[in-house]
Amino acid sequence: MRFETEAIHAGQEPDRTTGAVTVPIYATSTFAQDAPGRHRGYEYSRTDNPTRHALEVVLAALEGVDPESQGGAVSTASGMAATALIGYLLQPGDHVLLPNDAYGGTFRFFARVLAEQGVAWSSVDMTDRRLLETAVRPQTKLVWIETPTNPLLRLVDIEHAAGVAHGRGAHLVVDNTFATPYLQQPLAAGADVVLHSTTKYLGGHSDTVGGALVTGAPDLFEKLRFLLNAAGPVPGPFDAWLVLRGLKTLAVRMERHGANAARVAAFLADHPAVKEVIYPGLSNHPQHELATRQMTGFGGMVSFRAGGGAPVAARVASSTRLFLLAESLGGVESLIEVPAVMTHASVQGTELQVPDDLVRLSVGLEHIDDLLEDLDQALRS
Ligand code: P1T
Repeated sequence: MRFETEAIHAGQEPDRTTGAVTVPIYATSTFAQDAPGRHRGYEYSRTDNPTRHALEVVLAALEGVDPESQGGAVSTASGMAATALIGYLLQPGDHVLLPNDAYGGTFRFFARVLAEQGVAWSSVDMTDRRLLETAVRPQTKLVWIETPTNPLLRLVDIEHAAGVAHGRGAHLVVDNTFATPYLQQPLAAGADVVLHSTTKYLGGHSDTVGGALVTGAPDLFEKLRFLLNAAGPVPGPFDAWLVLRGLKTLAVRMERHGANAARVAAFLADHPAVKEVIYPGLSNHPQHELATRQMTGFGGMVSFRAGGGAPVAARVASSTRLFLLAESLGGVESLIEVPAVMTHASVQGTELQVPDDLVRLSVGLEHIDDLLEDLDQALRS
């Protein structure tokens, strides 16, 4: 089955007793057993729940996990809960290599939580292959990449990073939140684990917080399933259901997010009040060629610098009417934010700088002319 079909059907057969065509929200904490220890597949909802299970089946299918491989997906209570589960795979003395441009929360977790427990980390500009190759240490257990990165939309060559990680016996984790499996398939390119904040495009409607880890490796999948149950950061059935519903339209939404974002990027590139536009689909993006090769589209995120520093960025972000001033991304509604003082405030003052005049747009599904008019009036304000 193809992507669009799997998104609607994988793990989502009509309900056996009622024929319901959508997976029910199994709002139950526990399941009656036929005899002590003899249950019908489910015991307790932290361990497994049918709504969550359906979500995990479809997530694994969309990330291209071969059903025969015994790999799979685990869904978590948030993207950061997925990151934290990965953290449990590490021991004191291990080293993690991070990109020098990543979601602020990811950096905060490794720098301020795991580092306290003796897991070392360092960061490097992973757009530079040589720097990536030399930054891996004998103790490196994990190479973490985000591509495109949040918020600078830089790309990392997944196949190359997988080669570097595996050459040193490390695992490669790819945060695929910005691209989604519709535009990018990291496991096929050699990644060991794909991470998602399903809060974003996979849910797609800004109405839930969730996360997921997907792997084609049976041993890693078993460990992650064990850790999910042992540590317990599971999504509730309603949240799992919201993501399940969002996934059904992921393909069409990503097409329109990408089409609108391309128009926004072209409009900003021509605008006299804009100094620099960052969008992987623009031919002047430093990794446009890699984007064309590694992704099947360029996504819905656009970043730009208005020039004039932080006050101008703040003014523009406060002046839009349709683009809502808010953190997060990937929903049907367009959002605008200033990473230096919002999503990435926790990493400012460290090596992981984002320019203070950077404005990040999550381009939604409104009519493109309304979006362009809104940006134009805000830039002229
Ligand atoms: O917010 P949560 O669902 O826990 O996901 C964390 C996360 C992980 N990876 C990436 C690439 C992300 O962008 C995020 C969350 N990001 C935002 C909230 C934001 O506005 O950028």
